[in-house]
Amino acid sequence: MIEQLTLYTAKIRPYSQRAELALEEPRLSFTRFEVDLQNKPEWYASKVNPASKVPAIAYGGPKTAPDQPLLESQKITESLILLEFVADISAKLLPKDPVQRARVRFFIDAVSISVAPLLHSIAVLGETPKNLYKGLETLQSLFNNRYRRYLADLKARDSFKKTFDDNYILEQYSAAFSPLRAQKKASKGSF
Ligand SMILES: N[C@@H](CCC(=O)N[C@@H](CS)C(=O)NCC(=O)O)C(=O)O
Repeated sequence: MIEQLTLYTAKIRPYSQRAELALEEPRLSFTRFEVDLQNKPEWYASKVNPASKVPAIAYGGPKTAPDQPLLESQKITESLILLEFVADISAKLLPKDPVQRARVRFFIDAVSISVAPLLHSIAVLGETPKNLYKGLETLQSLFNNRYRRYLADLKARDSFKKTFDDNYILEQYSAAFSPLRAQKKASKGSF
Protein backbone atom coordinates (compact mmCIF):
# COMPACT_ATOMS: atom_id res chain seq x y z
CA MET A 1 0.00 0.00 0.00
CA ILE A 2 1.24 3.49 -0.81
CA GLU A 3 1.63 5.60 2.31
CA GLN A 4 1.16 9.33 2.73
CA LEU A 5 3.49 11.21 0.42
CA THR A 6 4.36 14.88 0.34
CA LEU A 7 6.39 16.39 -2.49
CA TYR A 8 8.36 19.55 -1.73
CA THR A 9 8.85 21.25 -5.05
CA ALA A 10 9.19 24.52 -6.96
CA LYS A 11 7.33 24.79 -10.22
CA ILE A 12 9.98 26.77 -12.09
CA ARG A 13 12.67 24.12 -11.60
CA PRO A 14 13.19 21.25 -14.05
CA TYR A 15 14.50 18.79 -11.44
CA SER A 16 11.36 19.42 -9.44
CA GLN A 17 9.19 19.06 -12.49
CA ARG A 18 10.61 15.64 -13.28
CA ALA A 19 9.75 14.40 -9.78
CA GLU A 20 6.26 15.81 -10.12
CA LEU A 21 5.85 14.25 -13.56
CA ALA A 22 6.84 10.89 -12.11
CA LEU A 23 4.12 11.19 -9.46
CA GLU A 24 1.47 12.43 -11.90
CA GLU A 25 2.03 9.74 -14.53
CA PRO A 26 0.87 6.80 -12.39
CA ARG A 27 -1.70 9.14 -10.79
CA LEU A 28 -0.41 8.64 -7.27
CA SER A 29 -2.14 10.60 -4.59
CA PHE A 30 0.24 13.10 -3.01
CA THR A 31 0.33 16.46 -1.28
CA ARG A 32 2.23 19.13 -3.15
CA PHE A 33 4.06 21.84 -1.23
CA GLU A 34 5.50 24.73 -3.22
CA VAL A 35 8.79 25.91 -1.70
CA ASP A 36 9.58 29.56 -2.31
CA LEU A 37 13.29 29.28 -3.11
CA GLN A 38 13.81 33.02 -2.58
CA ASN A 39 12.34 32.78 0.86
CA LYS A 40 12.54 29.20 2.10
CA PRO A 41 10.55 28.21 5.17
CA GLU A 42 12.85 28.13 8.20
CA TRP A 43 11.90 24.49 8.97
CA TYR A 44 12.73 23.20 5.48
CA ALA A 45 16.44 22.38 5.89
CA SER A 46 16.15 21.03 9.42
CA LYS A 47 13.02 18.96 8.89
CA VAL A 48 13.04 17.93 5.22
CA ASN A 49 16.27 18.35 3.29
CA PRO A 50 19.52 19.37 5.01
CA ALA A 51 20.86 20.39 1.57
CA SER A 52 17.95 22.85 1.45
CA LYS A 53 17.10 21.89 -2.14
CA VAL A 54 14.01 20.75 -3.99
CA PRO A 55 12.65 18.31 -4.90
CA ALA A 56 12.25 16.19 -1.77
CA ILE A 57 9.70 13.67 -0.58
CA ALA A 58 8.39 12.93 2.90
CA TYR A 59 6.97 9.42 2.84
CA GLY A 60 4.98 7.49 5.43
CA GLY A 61 4.26 8.23 9.06
CA PRO A 62 1.09 9.87 10.35
CA LYS A 63 -0.74 12.31 8.08
CA THR A 64 0.28 15.86 8.84
CA ALA A 65 0.19 19.33 7.34
CA PRO A 66 3.02 19.67 4.76
CA ASP A 67 4.47 22.65 6.60
CA GLN A 68 4.74 20.54 9.75
CA PRO A 69 6.78 17.55 8.58
CA LEU A 70 7.27 14.85 11.20
CA LEU A 71 10.35 12.89 12.20
CA GLU A 72 8.40 9.69 11.55
CA SER A 73 8.24 10.18 7.77
CA GLN A 74 11.14 9.07 5.59
CA LYS A 75 12.80 11.97 3.78
CA ILE A 76 14.04 11.18 0.29
CA THR A 77 16.02 13.63 -1.82
CA GLU A 78 17.80 13.87 -5.18
CA SER A 79 15.44 13.94 -8.15
CA LEU A 80 16.79 10.86 -9.95
CA ILE A 81 16.51 8.86 -6.75
CA LEU A 82 12.96 10.15 -6.33
CA LEU A 83 12.16 8.88 -9.83
CA GLU A 84 13.45 5.40 -8.94
CA PHE A 85 11.53 5.55 -5.68
CA VAL A 86 8.27 6.50 -7.41
CA ALA A 87 8.87 3.74 -9.99
CA ASP A 88 9.29 1.27 -7.10
CA ILE A 89 6.20 2.27 -5.13
CA SER A 90 3.92 2.65 -8.16
CA ALA A 91 5.31 -0.33 -10.11
CA LYS A 92 4.12 1.53 -13.19
CA LEU A 93 6.79 3.85 -14.49
CA LEU A 94 9.32 1.39 -15.86
CA PRO A 95 8.73 -1.33 -18.45
CA LYS A 96 8.62 -4.89 -17.06
CA ASP A 97 11.14 -6.22 -19.57
CA PRO A 98 14.72 -5.88 -18.24
CA VAL A 99 16.12 -4.93 -21.65
CA GLN A 100 13.53 -2.16 -22.04
CA ARG A 101 14.28 -1.03 -18.50
CA ALA A 102 17.96 -0.83 -19.37
CA ARG A 103 17.08 1.26 -22.46
CA VAL A 104 15.02 3.68 -20.35
CA ARG A 105 17.89 4.02 -17.89
CA PHE A 106 20.35 4.59 -20.72
CA PHE A 107 18.10 7.41 -21.97
CA ILE A 108 17.95 8.95 -18.48
CA ASP A 109 21.73 8.74 -18.29
CA ALA A 110 22.12 10.40 -21.70
CA VAL A 111 19.83 13.28 -20.65
CA SER A 112 21.74 13.65 -17.38
CA ILE A 113 25.10 13.83 -19.16
CA SER A 114 24.34 15.61 -22.43
CA VAL A 115 21.39 17.91 -21.74
CA ALA A 116 20.58 18.64 -18.08
CA PRO A 117 23.94 20.25 -17.12
CA LEU A 118 23.57 22.77 -19.97
CA LEU A 119 20.15 24.09 -19.00
CA HIS A 120 21.50 26.35 -16.26
CA SER A 121 24.04 28.06 -18.52
CA ILE A 122 21.46 28.62 -21.26
CA ALA A 123 18.32 29.49 -19.30
CA VAL A 124 19.99 31.34 -16.45
CA LEU A 125 23.18 32.82 -17.88
CA GLY A 126 21.92 33.28 -21.44
CA GLU A 127 24.83 31.37 -22.99
CA THR A 128 24.72 29.94 -26.49
CA PRO A 129 22.63 26.77 -26.90
CA LYS A 130 25.23 25.36 -29.36
CA ASN A 131 26.32 22.57 -27.02
CA LEU A 132 22.70 21.71 -26.34
CA TYR A 133 22.22 20.91 -30.03
CA LYS A 134 24.99 18.30 -29.73
CA GLY A 135 23.21 16.83 -26.71
CA LEU A 136 19.93 16.71 -28.60
CA GLU A 137 21.67 14.93 -31.46
CA THR A 138 22.83 12.31 -28.96
CA LEU A 139 19.22 11.84 -27.84
CA GLN A 140 18.05 11.80 -31.42
CA SER A 141 20.28 8.82 -32.12
CA LEU A 142 18.43 6.87 -29.40
CA PHE A 143 15.03 7.25 -31.06
CA ASN A 144 13.59 5.37 -33.99
CA ASN A 145 11.34 8.38 -34.60
CA ARG A 146 12.46 12.02 -34.60
CA TYR A 147 13.22 13.80 -31.30
CA ARG A 148 10.55 16.39 -32.21
CA ARG A 149 7.93 13.66 -32.16
CA TYR A 150 9.03 12.65 -28.64
CA LEU A 151 8.82 16.27 -27.53
CA ALA A 152 5.35 16.73 -29.04
CA ASP A 153 4.10 13.51 -27.40
CA LEU A 154 5.57 14.61 -24.09
CA LYS A 155 3.93 18.04 -24.23
CA ALA A 156 0.57 16.47 -25.08
CA ARG A 157 0.49 14.40 -21.89
CA ASP A 158 -1.79 15.51 -19.05
CA SER A 159 1.07 15.15 -16.57
CA PHE A 160 3.18 17.61 -18.56
CA LYS A 161 0.37 20.14 -19.00
CA LYS A 162 -0.33 19.98 -15.28
CA THR A 163 3.29 20.53 -14.25
CA PHE A 164 4.57 23.04 -16.81
CA ASP A 165 3.34 26.61 -17.01
CA ASP A 166 5.48 28.24 -19.68
CA ASN A 167 4.25 31.82 -19.13
CA TYR A 168 4.87 31.60 -15.39
CA ILE A 169 8.32 30.07 -15.94
CA LEU A 170 9.32 32.73 -18.46
CA GLU A 171 8.13 35.47 -16.13
CA GLN A 172 9.94 34.04 -13.10
CA TYR A 173 13.20 33.33 -14.97
CA SER A 174 13.21 36.80 -16.50
CA ALA A 175 12.61 38.47 -13.14
CA ALA A 176 15.14 36.31 -11.30
CA PHE A 177 17.96 36.14 -13.83
CA SER A 178 17.84 39.26 -16.03
CA PRO A 179 20.10 41.20 -13.62
CA LEU A 180 22.61 38.33 -13.62
CA ARG A 181 22.63 38.18 -17.43
CA ALA A 182 23.04 41.94 -17.71
CA GLN A 183 25.93 41.82 -15.25
CA LYS A 184 27.58 39.02 -17.20
CA LYS A 185 27.14 40.87 -20.50
CA ALA A 186 28.59 44.06 -19.02
CA SER A 187 31.64 42.28 -17.58
CA LYS A 188 32.29 40.60 -20.95
CA GLY A 189 32.05 43.97 -22.67
CA SER A 190 34.65 45.50 -20.36
CA PHE A 191 37.46 43.13 -21.52
N1 LIG B 1 20.99 17.05 -7.68
C1 LIG B 1 19.78 17.61 -7.12
C2 LIG B 1 19.75 19.08 -7.49
C3 LIG B 1 18.61 19.79 -6.80
C4 LIG B 1 18.75 21.27 -6.99
O1 LIG B 1 19.81 21.81 -7.35
N2 LIG B 1 17.67 21.96 -6.69
C5 LIG B 1 17.67 23.40 -6.84
C6 LIG B 1 16.52 23.82 -7.71
S1 LIG B 1 16.66 23.08 -9.31
C7 LIG B 1 17.47 24.03 -5.46
O2 LIG B 1 16.60 23.63 -4.73
N3 LIG B 1 18.32 24.99 -5.13
C8 LIG B 1 18.24 25.60 -3.85
C9 LIG B 1 18.15 27.06 -3.96
O3 LIG B 1 17.95 27.59 -5.08
O4 LIG B 1 18.26 27.70 -2.91
C10 LIG B 1 18.55 16.88 -7.66
O5 LIG B 1 18.62 16.34 -8.78
O6 LIG B 1 17.54 16.85 -6.94
